[in-house]
Amino acid sequence: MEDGCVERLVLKLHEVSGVKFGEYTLKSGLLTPIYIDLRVLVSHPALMNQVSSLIYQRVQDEGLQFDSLCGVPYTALPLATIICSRHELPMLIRRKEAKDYGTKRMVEGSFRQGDTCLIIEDTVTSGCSILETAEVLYKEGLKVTDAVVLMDREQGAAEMLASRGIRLHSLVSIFKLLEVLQAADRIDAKTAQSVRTFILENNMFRCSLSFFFFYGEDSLCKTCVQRSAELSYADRAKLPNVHPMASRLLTAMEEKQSNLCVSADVTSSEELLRLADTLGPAICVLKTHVDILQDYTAAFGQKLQALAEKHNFLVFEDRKFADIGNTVKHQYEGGLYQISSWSHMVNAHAVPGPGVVKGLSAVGKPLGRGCLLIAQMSSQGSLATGEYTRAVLAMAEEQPDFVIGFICGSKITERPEFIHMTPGVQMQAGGDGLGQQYATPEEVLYEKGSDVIVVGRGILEAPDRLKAAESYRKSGWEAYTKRLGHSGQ
Ligand code: 5BU
Repeated sequence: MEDGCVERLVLKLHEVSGVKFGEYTLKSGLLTPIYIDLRVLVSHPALMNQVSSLIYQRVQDEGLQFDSLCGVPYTALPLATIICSRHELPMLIRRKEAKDYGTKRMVEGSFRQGDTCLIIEDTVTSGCSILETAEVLYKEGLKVTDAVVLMDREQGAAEMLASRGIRLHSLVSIFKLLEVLQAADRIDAKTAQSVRTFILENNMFRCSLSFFFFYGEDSLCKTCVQRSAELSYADRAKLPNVHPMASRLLTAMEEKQSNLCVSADVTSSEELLRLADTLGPAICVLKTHVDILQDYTAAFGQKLQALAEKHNFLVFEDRKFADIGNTVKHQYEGGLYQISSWSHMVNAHAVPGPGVVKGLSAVGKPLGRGCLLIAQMSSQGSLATGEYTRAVLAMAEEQPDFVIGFICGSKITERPEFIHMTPGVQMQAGGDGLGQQYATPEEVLYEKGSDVIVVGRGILEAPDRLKAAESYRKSGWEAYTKRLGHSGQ
């Protein structure tokens, strides 16, 4: 787009009060020196046409390839409509709420699985609204590679979206806007500078929850606000939509400064209980494979529960349920092990479909238990990748009253109420010759954004297990605090 165009557009947006300067107090009581609200566009048809033409021009200049176009509701919806109507392009409409009757579709319009949809937005701050729309489109089997936005506040949206595989193309940056308005004497140098400082100091890609709430009220939707902030374990424990079992875990993690789950893969009950008592103070979760015990008795569960109380950790039976709902119900509640009576958490494969969670939930929910879905595996050649992982996430989102998180290699959702647990961790990356693959605590917690490291042989085979557990706890906690530091907390 040539400069003259940008200038005319910026001046016009300012004239119609789409951009305002001053001290705007948001509901939270915080102040912003600039207010951008392009909802007014609908009252100015010539401007609507101008903006739509410029967006389309950009789409063509970039040579973007797509099958359909979707405007982020609501402001960008009429913009997308004008573009699609004028150039006879197929459009999709993303619903904000699913209809409670009929098809329950979240996306209206015709499309095929694997089609690429281009997102159009009027203004971005953090990029959450674009991401939220993209997530709805992903769930329907669509791809999103690019988004075009009229105004970018330059507060981290491009970085955030790039980290999720979406390229952001903006027509006007906030710095250009300030330059044009200052050159035209619409604002003075002091105002322009104060906005510049504000923008530079508040990059939302690395900011705290308070800032998201600050902006949430005028430029982000509420779910997005909760999704994208990098919160501490303690903050996440207090979220209104967090499952009580997840809250209990997050609270214990914060109190004990531990994101270490020990995988107690030993074959004697006595040894396992001894391990639980010795390592108890260093861990937030103790993971079991009850079916490898040679001497299981009904007393085992009670003893383990008592140790969990004593040391404030949770018990996680790594049973990997993977059958139809009716069968897993029996496997979870009955049989020799009566897992539901002593294990705070269990995990399940999503292969059977949502029935596996429903079956487990029928037993676990009344007991207040939680379930982790296996979204990815640490083993080489695992088939749980890509579309499968995405489908697991969608399954979890449908049953949040029982699913508390995931077994995964890295963070798979920005929703802070879900817990990410990662097995395949040792101090040195590598493998075990049988397909297991190891990453370090730093890689898993800092680079991959997971919440809990699961360590088995890294601790069990060490000459001093307590010392080894303590060093995993320490490096896990350091990686987590480093991550929080980088997100501005
Ligand atoms: P290790 O000794 O740290 O390799 O033990 C890892 C544990 O985690 C072991 O009990 C596995 O059964 C478990 N595990 C895993 O390694 N990878 C996975 O993807 C899942 C579980 Br799910």
